[in-house]
Amino acid sequence: MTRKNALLIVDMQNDFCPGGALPVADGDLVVPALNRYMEIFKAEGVPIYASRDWHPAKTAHFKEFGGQWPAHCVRKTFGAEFHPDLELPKNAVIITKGDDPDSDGYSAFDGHDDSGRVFDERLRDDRVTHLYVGGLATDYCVKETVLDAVRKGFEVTVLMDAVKGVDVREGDSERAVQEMAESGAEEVTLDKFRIKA
Ligand code: VGL
Ligand code: ZN
Repeated sequence: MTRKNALLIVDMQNDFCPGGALPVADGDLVVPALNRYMEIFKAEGVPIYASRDWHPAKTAHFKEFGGQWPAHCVRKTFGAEFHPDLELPKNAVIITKGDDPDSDGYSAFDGHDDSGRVFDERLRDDRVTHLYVGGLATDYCVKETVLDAVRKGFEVTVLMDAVKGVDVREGDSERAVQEMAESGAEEVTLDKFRIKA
């Protein structure tokens, strides 16, 4: 089987950055690394996907309605927009998730493209076999996405210098990284980065 690479940027949205509704400490600091990765991938013609948390105002995901989180990434609000410095190419494929009011939708694999095709199906239609994953948050959406991707048979590489976690409990991000590694995901950083042929 020939490998086809793709980049997935998870939930790089204003509400997950300092000043947002559910901020990841220094979450915005991964934007330059993500931009650099995108440059490398664009030069190689590798497709880029960007997931977005896209909640209705009323969802079981929010504390007010029985969930765990303060309201965040409510669809069509500023907080749900991608970070303004994120240099997404025009042909990036947006994967919307969390729009079902009855589920958390942590994983990008719970999401769908603009035409409603679920992410897994979209990747298979695009012949993708290997996903490079960066973004927010290491211990929630990145982790769930990576574990799902491995389960579904994709090769996965986590971009370690382009992810950051929430750490509701101390050490959550570290444990998430360990879990992803144990599942079979590889890890890489920019200084050692080379796209697999
Ligand atoms: C996320 C908590 C709640 C994430 C989304 O993108 O990691 N975390 N909703
Ligand atoms: Zn959410």
